[in-house]
Amino acid sequence: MAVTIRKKTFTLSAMNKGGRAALARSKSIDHQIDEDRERMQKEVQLLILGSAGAGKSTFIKQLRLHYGDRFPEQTRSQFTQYVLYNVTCALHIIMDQMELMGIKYDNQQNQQKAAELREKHPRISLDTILRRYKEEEDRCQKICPSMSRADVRHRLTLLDVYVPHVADVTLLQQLWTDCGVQCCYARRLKFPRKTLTPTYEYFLENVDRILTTDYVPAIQDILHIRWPTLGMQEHVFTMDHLLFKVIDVAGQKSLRKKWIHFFEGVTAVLFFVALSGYDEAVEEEPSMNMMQDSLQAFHEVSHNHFLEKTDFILFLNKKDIFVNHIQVTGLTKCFPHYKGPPHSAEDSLRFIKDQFIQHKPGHKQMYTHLTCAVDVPHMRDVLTSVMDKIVDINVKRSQLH
Ligand SMILES: Nc1nc2c(ncn2[C@@H]2O[C@H](COP(=O)(O)OP(=O)(O)O)[C@@H](O)[C@H]2O)c(=O)[nH]1
Ligand SMILES: [Mg+2]
Repeated sequence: MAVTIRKKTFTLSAMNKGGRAALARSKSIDHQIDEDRERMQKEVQLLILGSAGAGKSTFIKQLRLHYGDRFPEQTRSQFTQYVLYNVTCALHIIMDQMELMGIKYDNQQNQQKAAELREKHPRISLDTILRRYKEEEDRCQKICPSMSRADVRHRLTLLDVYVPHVADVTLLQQLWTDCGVQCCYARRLKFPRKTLTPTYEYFLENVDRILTTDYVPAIQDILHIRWPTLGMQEHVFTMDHLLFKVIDVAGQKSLRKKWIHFFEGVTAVLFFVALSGYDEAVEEEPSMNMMQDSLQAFHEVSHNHFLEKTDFILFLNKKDIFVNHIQVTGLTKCFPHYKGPPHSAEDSLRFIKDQFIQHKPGHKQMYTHLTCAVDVPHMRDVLTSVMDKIVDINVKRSQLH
């Protein structure tokens, strides 16, 4: 030990000024590397990708429920407007079907109320929301056309500003309690398939509890809200002294080109697929099958060179809806070359999983989970296993640096 110190002292004193500066620089770089490694060990960055409606934001709500603030009651009222927006959308569907089925309002005044709801709170299509988002984006671009990647990230966070304008509870209540509306809802199995999505059905099933003046959203209501993420949202959680930064992005086809802004420094990508999409069309592009579209998006990101060394966790989500759909429509609707038993959920799921495995680069590590993101106890188990895996990935990554 003494020898080493003497040697060092000798070396330093013998060094010229330039040499000492170089040594100091090298020490500072070493120090920086140590600091970066330490930060990497303590900080995990997760990027959640997948098509619109696959369950990305719902998964983040589950993270918040299990590792975050757990949605304390005093904060839940901020979700009320989204719940009422979903109820309004569901009522629009019933009102449309009443017209198609020739069902009249029991109370004549409610015909008027329905027109009032339509006028004041028209159904907002995804196209309209995307158009408004684009207008906002163009406006920002004009203000500052030359933005760095960090600025773009920041701006995308701020862009998720558009919130629904909500119909009043009394108007919704009057319409919902009309016998004509009730009669139409009772015949919902006769609606064209997929008109009333499981999300809207959930809200209508719970509407008597929701349409009250002292309503506070329950956890299940929060998990069932359908509201598209437009900008990027970053959520932060801590678990076992680790800081988790989780990035939620928009999944719409036209907004996916922005995903690349978030690829830098990612510990793992969590890729979400809606299993129910095997017999559904993409909202923005009705000629495209949703699962085929997911496979394509998955192929592109898993082959992206920025993510070459990034592990993927694949979530085959909405298994509850899938298990119901597969009894009616076989998997060949999406994969004509599938030769297994047409209505077997187990065989179909295995086949779908294989398709994703075949689409990833051979060397890439991928872990798969079959999930139902609105099921709290089930997601508790899934999250425990996912978090363990992420911690492993993080240790492995920080050892490589
Ligand atoms: N039944 C069911 N609904 C789900 C599941 N996962 C998400 N949802 C619902 O699907 C809709 C879209 O989910 P969201 O997380 O917003 O999708 P994102 O666009 O990927 O962020 C919401 O209404 C969710 O409540 C699931 O596993 N089962
Ligand atoms: Mg979302």
